Amino acid sequence: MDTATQPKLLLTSVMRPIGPAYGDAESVGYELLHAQVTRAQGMFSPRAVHRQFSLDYMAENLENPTVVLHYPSRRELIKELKKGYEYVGISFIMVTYHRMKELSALVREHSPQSKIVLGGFGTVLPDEALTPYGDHICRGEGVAFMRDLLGQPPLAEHKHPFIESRLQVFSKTVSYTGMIFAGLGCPNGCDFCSTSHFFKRQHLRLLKTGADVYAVVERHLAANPDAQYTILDEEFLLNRDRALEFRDLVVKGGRPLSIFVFASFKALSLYTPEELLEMGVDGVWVGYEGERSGYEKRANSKSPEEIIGALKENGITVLASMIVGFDYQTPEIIKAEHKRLMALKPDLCQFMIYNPNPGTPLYDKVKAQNLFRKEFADNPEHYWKWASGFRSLTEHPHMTGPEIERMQEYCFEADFRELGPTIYRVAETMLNGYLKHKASPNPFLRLKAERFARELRATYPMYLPGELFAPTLRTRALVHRLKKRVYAEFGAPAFSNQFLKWGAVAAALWTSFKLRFNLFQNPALTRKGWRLPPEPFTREWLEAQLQKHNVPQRLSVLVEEYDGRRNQLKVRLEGALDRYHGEKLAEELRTYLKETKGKLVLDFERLKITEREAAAAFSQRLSEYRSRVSISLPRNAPAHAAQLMVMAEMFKYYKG
Ligand code: B12
Ligand code: SF4
Repeated sequence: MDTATQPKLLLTSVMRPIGPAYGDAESVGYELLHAQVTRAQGMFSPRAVHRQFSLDYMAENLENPTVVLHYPSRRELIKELKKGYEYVGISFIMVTYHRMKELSALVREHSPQSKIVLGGFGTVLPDEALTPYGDHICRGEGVAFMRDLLGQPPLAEHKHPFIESRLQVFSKTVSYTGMIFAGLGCPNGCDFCSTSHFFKRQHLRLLKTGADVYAVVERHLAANPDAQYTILDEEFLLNRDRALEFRDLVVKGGRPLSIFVFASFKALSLYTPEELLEMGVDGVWVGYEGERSGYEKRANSKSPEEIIGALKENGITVLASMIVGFDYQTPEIIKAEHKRLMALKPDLCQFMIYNPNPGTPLYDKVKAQNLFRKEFADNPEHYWKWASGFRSLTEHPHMTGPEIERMQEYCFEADFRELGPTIYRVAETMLNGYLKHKASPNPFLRLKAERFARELRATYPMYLPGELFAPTLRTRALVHRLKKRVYAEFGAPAFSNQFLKWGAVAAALWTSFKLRFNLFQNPALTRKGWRLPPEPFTREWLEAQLQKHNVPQRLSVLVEEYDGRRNQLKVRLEGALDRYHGEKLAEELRTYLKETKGKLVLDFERLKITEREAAAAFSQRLSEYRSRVSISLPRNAPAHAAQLMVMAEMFKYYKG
């Protein structure tokens, strides 16, 4: 397909800066951990900026030239818009609806010819709220929608993008996480859950088989053997056949993995911890919600105590999320539930207020019973903006709004005070896993224990900041005891570690300083193009270069097309090529090959005559890259064009 004639699409997230410091609701931002889960942990909070994954996912699965922007500034967005796009797709969620409006206005102003496509979870909002800002609205899976809109045939199978995110502790990168998009939606249908109801309680399998999931892992392993993984699929483990097929491939591959998954107690009940570890799963996010929440995902399963206890004993880190504000809860009940949750020592905890999103049964109930607090009932936009799970939006039988919000704060803070920083909790769980499996009769689990050991050895420098700055005397002592256990198992630190540990203290203080003064908290723009000529090697660019060199009429150089799928540029030469222009052109193409990984097809079929030196210039200048160059010569070169024969001779070592 000639991508040059296809419409150009710009896909973008909302603009930066975003977050509470810029007038958004709590937890709106770029991070899952620091903005939400480990929000109370200050300098100890691990940091990872997450992109708007949907954009890369869609771009990978389209056929037209597409550019993706993650978190552009206003100026960066305007600059991009001026490049000319037929379509601009905006991904947003409900709490960034007001941000989408700003962005849409800029598109209308700076690129009035562009059609705007709105997508993402923000489209749970009613038509009246969306149609003024978009020409098309996608309420669901975006690849099929965009392909249909752009006149591309449906895909039987999706391609998977290669996306890594980077995790930092004390401002230092400690690991890279490969993102695996295995499925959308969830069949469990908890009453508050947007994810489940957005996809109508269906589970859309993006990676159909265990082998498909493993193929993505293999791509990451090839690029980064130490990568960790997150599987984005709300109930990856519920489909036991796919999960076990994946497990078998991991074991066969012989490399123990480190994977984080989302799972319910119901799904976790289907596996032994050993099966999970073989699969590579050493981290799970489980919805603890509330003891009397009555959700089906908690029914017919082993008890949370049994499951969480067994996971942690085997080295599997647990992130438990609890809900604050169920009708049955009072401050005393929340405290009691929180206490029992703390007793299970989850490695991470998230506490969110029970809030309704349009499209969920909870929303329908709140609407039908007129339960929105007055300020939100009167002004829906106000409600959309503040529905990030940190404001109480509905009337509660026992608690006022501020009371619920205080209880949420209590839960986050008490978690940090009682159990200490997450990074040490995770290290302790890994140590448990190592001790349990280091002498396992199962050789693959012994390999997994070795992986835990490698990761634990890398934790040596991080203990001193915890011993000095953890929130309470008790948690500092916990860090100290953990350090002793780790040293006892793996040996005392080498002398060089002294520098590293004080370095970690300095880094911890620097992290704290940056947080206090809100410095460097916004990510830079990430821009990526699909099926575009690698910049600056656009058709316009090459044409301008040729004009600059004053290429005579008798030679026309046509950049025929750039094939994004093959990453291949095709250049056709017609007429007569003299030495001067041959050298210039060869130099430009050499730069193209040097600065990109692209392939080059040189079509000399219509070249009537060429100077010997011109041919030599091509041959010499491009020889370094000859594995990426292919040429086609005139089939029946006329006898007078002996030079072309020379060219053929010179290029005989090239592909083509
Ligand atoms: C990863 C993630 C994040 C990441 C990255 C942001 C992102 N959305 O990519 C981070 C950590 C930053 C994040 C933060 C927040 N998130 Co979040 N996040 C998720 C999560 C877990 C996965 C999303 C994902 O990447 N899926 C994989 C991709 C491929 O699928 P997808 O996003 O659904 O995209 C598909 C379709 O939706 C559609 N589509 C999406 N965008 C577009 C755009 C166009 C133009 C088109 C045509 C189609 C389209 O096509 C895509 C391909 O099929 C979802 C829950 C879930 N499992 O879906 C919550 C979720 C999206 N987050 C949510 C919320 C509320 C937040 C926060 C406010 C924090 C919080 N309090 O929970 C912040 C706000 C941050 C922000 N800047 O907007 C809610 C949104 C609810 C709603 N109705 O608005 C969700 C659904 C969780 C939930 N159940 O409540 N989040
Ligand atoms: S199990 Fe999780 S993802 Fe599934 S419906 Fe319930 S809250 Fe949503």
